Amino acid sequence: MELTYEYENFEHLTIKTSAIRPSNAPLIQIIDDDVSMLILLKDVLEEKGWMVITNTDPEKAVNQYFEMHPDLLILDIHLPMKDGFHVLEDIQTHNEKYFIPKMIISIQNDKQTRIKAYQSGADDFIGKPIDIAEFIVKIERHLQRKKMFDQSVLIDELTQVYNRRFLEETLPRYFQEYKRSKQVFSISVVDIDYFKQVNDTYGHLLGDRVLNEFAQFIKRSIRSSDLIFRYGGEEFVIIFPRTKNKEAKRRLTELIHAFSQKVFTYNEKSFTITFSAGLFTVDDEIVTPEEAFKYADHSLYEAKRLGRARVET
Ligand code: GH3
Ligand code: MG
Ligand code: MG
Ligand code: MG
Repeated sequence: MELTYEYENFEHLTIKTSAIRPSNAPLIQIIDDDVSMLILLKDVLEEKGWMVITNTDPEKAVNQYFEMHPDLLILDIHLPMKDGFHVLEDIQTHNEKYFIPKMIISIQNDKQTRIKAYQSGADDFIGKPIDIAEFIVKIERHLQRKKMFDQSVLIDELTQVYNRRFLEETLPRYFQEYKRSKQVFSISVVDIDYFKQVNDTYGHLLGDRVLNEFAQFIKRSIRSSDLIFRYGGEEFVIIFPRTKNKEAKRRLTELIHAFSQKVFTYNEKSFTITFSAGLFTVDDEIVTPEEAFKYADHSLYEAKRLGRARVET
């Protein structure tokens, strides 16, 4: 018997990294062949507001692990076909890019077994019968550490928006999704106008503050399903999922206008700043992420050439 939690809204899963799973609830995967145990733990964890997926079949579990990128993996040792140690070893051979904490739960709670669990890649071990209070605190700690890890590798420190590494991880997924379901989306490369002058006039520290405010402004102004990444320097990328060219252009135009109204003050001097945007929409032919980026970047160049504070497509 296989118990698998079905997401109500499958759309959410087009991007499979926890940092941008739209429901902010952490996702926990539990593998155990004891169905009553699964039901009990799932109840307890869902009560805490966490999302839970469960598996009894270790092969399917490993596939689902790589598909869903849970925030925490909890697994039993005694499983049919393949034991928990082998599941951990299988996962390790995949050379994971992200840290996902792993906890063994087992009735076999001797020192040798625990050592073997840690050697196989487990971060934690809890003996059965499980003490729920201890189980919950341990999970909370693991989830905190996981969150910190995700933020440190995926978020740009200065601007607190996603970084280039995460863009490179994320963008291809939209192309895969497009190939599969023809889900139109738009990509924009945006760049602050005459930013060098800001640094030269007001200093690098203020430049940093402007960058931060710019990124936060965009983040606040776009929809929750849109994503902003700092690509480098004063250049950012915005992904507008399920957004046609005309609509994305309209929204960028509004963003450009709204940002140009924002007044920055430094040493009693006030100034305004603008940015330009290049837009490309994936809605017709199949292009690669690199090509799409290149087209958007070329349009950005056009926007600069045609006078800045505008969007070109
Ligand atoms: P354009 O309108 O053509 O984009 O002109 P620009 O001055 O914005 O472009 P340019 O590429 O000449 O200059 C970008 C500047 O951004 C130069 C660089 O020093 C500055 N910059 C890049 N990263 C940072 C940063 O993290 N902090 C600060 N303060 N400045 C940065
Ligand atoms: Mg078992
Ligand atoms: Mg610039
Ligand atoms: Mg630039």
